[in-house]
This record gives sequence, C-alpha cells and structure tokens, in this order.
Amino acid sequence: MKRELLSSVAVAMALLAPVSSAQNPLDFGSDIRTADPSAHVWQDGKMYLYTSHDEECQPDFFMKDWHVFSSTDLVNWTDHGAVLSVDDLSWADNYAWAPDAAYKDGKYYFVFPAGTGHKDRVNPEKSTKWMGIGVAVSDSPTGPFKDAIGEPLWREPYANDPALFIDDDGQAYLYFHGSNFDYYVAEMADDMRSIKGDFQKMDMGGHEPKMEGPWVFKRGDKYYFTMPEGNRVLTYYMADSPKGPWEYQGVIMEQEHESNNHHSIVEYKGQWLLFYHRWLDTPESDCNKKQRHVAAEYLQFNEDGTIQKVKRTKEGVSDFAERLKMAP
Ligand code: FUB
Repeated sequence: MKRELLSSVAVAMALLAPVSSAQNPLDFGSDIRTADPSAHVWQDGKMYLYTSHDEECQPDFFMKDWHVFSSTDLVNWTDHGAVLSVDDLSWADNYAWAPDAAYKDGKYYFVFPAGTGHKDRVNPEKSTKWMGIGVAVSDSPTGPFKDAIGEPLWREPYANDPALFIDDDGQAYLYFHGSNFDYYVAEMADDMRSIKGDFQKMDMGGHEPKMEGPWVFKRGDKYYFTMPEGNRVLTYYMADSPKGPWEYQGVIMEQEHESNNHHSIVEYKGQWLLFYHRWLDTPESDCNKKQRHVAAEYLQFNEDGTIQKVKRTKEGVSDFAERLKMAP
C-alpha cells in the first residue's frame, strides 16, 4: 500500500513538473555565435530573427556577415544562413554590426551598419575606423539581400545600430546612434533608399542617454523607444509620436558583467517577447573568454502601459507552445 502511494506521488510530481527545459541561449542548431537580435513577425506568421554574427573568439567586433533564423514555436529554429556579407558591399569590408529589417510594399528591407578602417584603442587619434548605414532589399524575408544603393545612406557623420519602425500610416522611421553617441531619427523616403530632409537628434525629455541599439515599437496608441543605455542597461521611454518628445520610464533589464547588451521587442501570437544577447562561457571552445549568444524572455506590461522589469532566465520562452495552448 505504502509503495503504491509513493509511486502515485511520483507520477503526480512528474505530471506537475514544468514541461519547459533550459532554452537560453536559443538553440540555432549549431555553435554559431550570434548577437544583436532584431525580431520580426512577417505575413507568413513566422518569427524571424536577424542577427549579427560574431567570429569565434572575436577580438574586437570584427564581423563579416548577418544571419536570419525563423521559428513558429521559439524553440525549434531554422538557420537560413547569411543574408548579406560585407564581401557583397563595395563601400565596407568590416563591422557587420547590429541590423534591422522591415517589410514595405511587397519588399523586405534590411538596414545594417558596416564600415572599414581600424580603431586604435591605445592612441585614439590614430584610429581610421569609419561606419555608416546601408540598405539592402529582397523579395524574401530570408534573402539573399542586395545592396539597394551601392553606398551608405550618408558618409558623415558616423552612424551605427540602425532600427526601422513603420507606423500605421506606412511612414518608415530610421533610428540610430550617431555623433556624440546621441540618438537620432530620420524619415525614410517612400522608396526606402534615402531619407527625407535631414535627421534630427531626438528630444529625450531632459535625459541624455548615450548609445547603443535603439528599438522602437508601438502598443496601442503609445510609442516606446528602448535601448541598451550606455550600451549596458536596457531602458525605455514613451511618447505619443514616433519622433518624441520621449519621457523616461525606467529599466527593462539590468546589465550583466561589464559587457554590452542589444535587444528587440515584439508581440508574437499574443505574447510580448524580449530578445537580447548574453555573454556566456563557452567551455566547448578553445576560447577562454565569454562569447555572445541570443536569448529570449517574456515581457509583461502593467495596466498603464509601463513595462515590468525582466530577469534573465535559463528557461527563457521554452514553454511558448504550452502557453499558447493554455491561452483563453
Ligand atoms: O555587435 C556589434 C555591436 O555591439 C553592436 O552594433 C552594438 O549594439 C553592440 O551589441
């Protein structure tokens, strides 16, 4: 009798145990090193992640191409390979950094920072490094993408970490960080190959956040401007217009180690999600330093539209499919 009782308890415990297992970092089916995830849900109902691609044990963010991955359950991902490489560009040979993508009038647009030269960290005055923003286009979300202009949108001043947001009226906005590491916005022309007028430094409501990776989204009638402030702490601002003025709201995710973060936020199948990257030990590699991997967490909003702080977890969004089954 006692044995039967114990085995029923064991069965009950197994049934009650969470079905999720560790899923962070996301499993892309290989040991590819990914960073700077830009998440989008396109017309085919799949989640697409456009990422930059760290070389193994990369010494100083020398990066050569960008990848895209897709999924419908956020656990099983398909690596569609490199969508673009600096080898495809006539104006850059390095710094394939944080990209973004957008869909407009039947075409997929891929915006990316790239550059050339070398940063001299000891004698900065000897640095020759330069970076600009390019636009590539494709008929497919998985590319291949082709450089749409054959040169960057502009050469001076320095610009990095582009993010595209298309508002309900079809107007596309390009956000980036540029001179003095401030945040800027420009309206894209309808053909997505140039900007209308000049770009403008954004009014951050008295705050002066510095670099990097802006990410803008809309929820209801509110616009959210989110960023890894000081390239470490994910913070956010809200506004009634895509060009601000923005009002500081707080921290979404604290910094981890003395390392950068870069993120995107998107709603998928009724769940809001935060994609970001972590610097993790890679014992399977000969590299004796942390390397970057893309991870994901759920994001929750309060009644008033503010965002609840997010903690890094091992489970991440591994129970995404179960959550959908349980959704009302
Ligand atoms: O991945 C290269 C650079 O590191 C990105 O452009 C920044 O946002 C930071 O993540």
